[in-house]
Amino acid sequence: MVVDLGLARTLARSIPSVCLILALAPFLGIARPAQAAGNTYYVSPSGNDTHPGTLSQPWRTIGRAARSVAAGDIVYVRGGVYRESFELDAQGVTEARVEFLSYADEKPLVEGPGMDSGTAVKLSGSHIRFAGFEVRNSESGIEMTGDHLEVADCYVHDVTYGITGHGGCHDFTLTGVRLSRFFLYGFDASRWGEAEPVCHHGTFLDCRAEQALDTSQNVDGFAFGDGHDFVFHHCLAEDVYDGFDIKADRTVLNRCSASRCSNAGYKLWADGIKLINCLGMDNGNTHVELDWDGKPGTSTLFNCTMCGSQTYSLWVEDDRDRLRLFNCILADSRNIGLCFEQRSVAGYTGDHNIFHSRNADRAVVVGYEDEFSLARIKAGDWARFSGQDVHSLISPDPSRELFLDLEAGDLHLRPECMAVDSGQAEGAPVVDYDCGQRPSGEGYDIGAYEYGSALSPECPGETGFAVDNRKGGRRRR
Ligand SMILES: [Ca+2]
Ligand SMILES: [Ca+2]
Repeated sequence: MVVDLGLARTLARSIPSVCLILALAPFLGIARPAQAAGNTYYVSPSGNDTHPGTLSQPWRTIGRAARSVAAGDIVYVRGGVYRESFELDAQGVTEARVEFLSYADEKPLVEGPGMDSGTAVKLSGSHIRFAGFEVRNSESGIEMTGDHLEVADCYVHDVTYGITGHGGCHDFTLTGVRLSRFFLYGFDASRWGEAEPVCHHGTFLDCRAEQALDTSQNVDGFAFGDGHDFVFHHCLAEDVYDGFDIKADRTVLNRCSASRCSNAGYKLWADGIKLINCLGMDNGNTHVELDWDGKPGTSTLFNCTMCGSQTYSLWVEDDRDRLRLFNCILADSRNIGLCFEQRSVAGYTGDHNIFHSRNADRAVVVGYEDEFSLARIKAGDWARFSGQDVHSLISPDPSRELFLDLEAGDLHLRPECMAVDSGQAEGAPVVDYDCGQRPSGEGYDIGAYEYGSALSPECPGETGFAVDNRKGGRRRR
């Protein structure tokens, strides 16, 4: 078994050990704690709430089941439409969760009260699993205010907010969740007021947020107004304003993709944010923005590939922020590659990167006064100016020199290209975007993909749920 030890170490620093073990349990072959024997109930559109809730005499509403369950109980919900809003406030415990599951391969649909009125599903209890549902047509599709909640294999769409976290919700997991056609945010964990506690310790596996109903509005795929300690594996944001808008400290994004976001793929405001093996493709203003918020923070990018933006590949607005950039490809920006808004690079450390910009004179720009062309970077001027990027490279023509098929959006590396085996080993991740093993060949590659790597047999983020993020964002011209 191959486990992503680098990632596991990162997780170990950011998640309590019990939560870490549970989050990684499916990949480590560790069984979850055995579910204590409870009652099993059934709900069906053809049922009746005066029934006993058995398979042959099911209840009619999920709300009826919600009022009846206790720790260890399982509720199976048959396929069909449920025009109701309900709250799951049951108090499960670690060894006896309360589960609301779709029955067999049937598809229950929760039809909410309308996009501007109320919440369809409230998860306010503890140790609850909610899996296999479609939810639509409400202001908030699913609202989480409890703890140790798991939402899995759900499709939430045509809502104002897809899923929201409030009231200090913590230790939650979203697995295989697809959020689509939302008016404000796909996922949002932001406080409504100063008195509200922040959400923390959440894990996202194989989730995607796509199709803002109006991408010209500030509609984010995944938005965190505050909070801390969140982990994303293999998640995707597409066709929104900001893909991942993160004001939560110690957030890790591994093997994620942001594409066709009209503003920023990854908007980073907080401290201790890491992007590992992440892709940015065809985003509007910039792929990555270290935002101006007056609070110094450190952001780290390792083995990321950022390609095809309108203005910047990577934009550092506040010179009090620290950027660490290693083994990354910044390519195909229409204007500037790496841009420091202020006239200082004191907060920058980086090496083993590959630089490119369509405007070859503006591969790196500092305060719009010191501009480093590809030729000047190659001549060592940028390394002398910054004291960094001594081993970094330039690629005048990434579509021919680096990527298998840039036009088709395939950013895998060409055989024997300059990125192959040119990355640094120290701090590098042990798998790539595809979950291929690193290193392969003579050394670690630069960018999100490792050339010629064998697929790691087991990988965090491969859950087998319905959401398929394997292709990442595709390019559309
Ligand atoms: Ca935003
Ligand atoms: Ca290699």
